Amino acid sequence: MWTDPYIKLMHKTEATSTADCRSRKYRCQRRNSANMSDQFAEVNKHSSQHPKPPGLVLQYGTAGFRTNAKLLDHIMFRMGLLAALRSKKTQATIGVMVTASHNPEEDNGVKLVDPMGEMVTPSWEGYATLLANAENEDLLAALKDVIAKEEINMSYEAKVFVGRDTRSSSAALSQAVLEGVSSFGGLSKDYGLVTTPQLHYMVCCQNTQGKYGEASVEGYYNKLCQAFLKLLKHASNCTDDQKHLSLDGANGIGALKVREMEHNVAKELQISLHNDGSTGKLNHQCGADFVKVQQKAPTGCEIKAGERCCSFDGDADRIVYYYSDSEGQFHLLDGDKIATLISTYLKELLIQAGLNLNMAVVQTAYANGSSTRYLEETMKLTVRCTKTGVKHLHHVAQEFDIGVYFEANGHGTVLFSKSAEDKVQKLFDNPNNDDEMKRAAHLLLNTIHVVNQTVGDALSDMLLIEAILAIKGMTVQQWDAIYTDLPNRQLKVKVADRRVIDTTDAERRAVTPAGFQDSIDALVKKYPMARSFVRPSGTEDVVRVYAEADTQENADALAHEVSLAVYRLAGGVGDEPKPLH
Ligand code: G16
Repeated sequence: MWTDPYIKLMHKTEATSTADCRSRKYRCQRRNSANMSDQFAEVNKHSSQHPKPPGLVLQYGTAGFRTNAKLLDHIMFRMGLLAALRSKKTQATIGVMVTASHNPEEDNGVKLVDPMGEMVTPSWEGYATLLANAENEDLLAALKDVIAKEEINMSYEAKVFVGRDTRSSSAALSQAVLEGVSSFGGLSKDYGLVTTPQLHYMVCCQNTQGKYGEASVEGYYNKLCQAFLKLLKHASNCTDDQKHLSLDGANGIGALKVREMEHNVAKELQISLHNDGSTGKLNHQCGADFVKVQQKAPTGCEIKAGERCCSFDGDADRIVYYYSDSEGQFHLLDGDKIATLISTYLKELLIQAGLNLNMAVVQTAYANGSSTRYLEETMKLTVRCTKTGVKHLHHVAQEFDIGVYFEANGHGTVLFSKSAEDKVQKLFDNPNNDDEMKRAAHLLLNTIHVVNQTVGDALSDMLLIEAILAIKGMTVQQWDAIYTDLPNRQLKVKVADRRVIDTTDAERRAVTPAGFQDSIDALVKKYPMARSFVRPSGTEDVVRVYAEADTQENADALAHEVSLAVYRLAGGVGDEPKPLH
């Protein structure tokens, strides 16, 4: 339900103005300024209840603001204000998600969602940082600046969707967002506990007048699950083992939402849910980030040899798969393996359907060298590399008829252009197709429907992956064998100020500190098939180090040596990084 204490006040102001004004232009100007002074009075009144700690400086990072939850009340209020302004500017519904995703429970954060369900546009990230860091007495001036620069019509009634994850701090912080929205006379709809991708989906549905689906959690489950069940009609002879999936919910919102959704698909997919939040701590020794970085199974799950397992992250926008073989060896199927599975499946369908659509896979510097080689050399697919952050991958993927984008950490989705969707629909509607084309068209159409195209979505990705494996009659071991990952290692180094490291070439080379890249190059040269890069994280106060090489020992040694270089040349704090072995 829309909630807005100020809606009556706004309507009253408009009616009085209308009666008094002679020309239409004058009427609008007067209405705008009357509105503006009312709205600024409200902002002023409420902002004093959400004071900024003096001197605190925060930056809108890879996916919004992230820090200890205790420091975020003013940020949330101000992001409510900014979302209202963005809504007035775009004359559309905007989303605000309160979450710190993969970060520890004590952190929190906020992600802004633009009208089509994508991450907020970069110029507005700048405004977010500006507002976040304005001292209390400068807030109104900073807001007026944004309004003037963007020529915002303040009489438009802002509409904002708000969602939150399961962190104990999230309820109060989302209240602060709602207060920000209503201070600007905006309407807000509080979806309460939802995954980040669910909120993105609902914003898109709302702004496309239901063309993308119904803007409700039930609508989301119906669309995705119906498409999944239709895809599964093409899977013959699925054994009970193939229908079973072990899922680590990271003790977060994803677990709650799997519980809500699973009955819709129970005939075809039986999920054993672990780390459902009933006892364990959010993201602690579990979840997609832990599994990917540590390259081991999460705690809280008893994994049988050969069993297909997956992990979500804290707000369910990432997923990774894994299994353990009969010798107890752990095998990870990360975002690169997911992108390979999906793009191979789509390429086969396009050939069967006789559709000539250009498809690309979008990756980041973290993509395993073997995956890029396989996609380019064996699959003959276009591969593009962008900076970390799904917002970057999403925009590159939009350049193609079909853009499969995944970060190695399991964050990604598939985008279909309008013309690609139309061609698939036309093919599906054509009564003259032969059986193979009919099958391919039906599969492509329902693949489009099972995918959440607004942002990476663990639930939607899981349904798509499960469907592909079932349709192809493929085991997780066969999927894993498509190519062999180069051994790799990711480490974090704490430095006094991570901004001393600046990068270029999609974050593959460091520009500062001076001479730093030469040191990395010299270290990389010591090992066969090696590659390494460093970049400041945009979600944690650390510098990330990635290394890959011909053996795990070499990848570990290289990652350690590069970490030492970061520590020594970029102002490391605390103890020097220790060797891994
Ligand atoms: C966010 C972003 C991802 C990014 C990750 C790590 O994920 O949405 O695109 O890969 O942060 O970013 P960084 O290395 O800059 O810390 P999430 O799942 O935490 O929202």
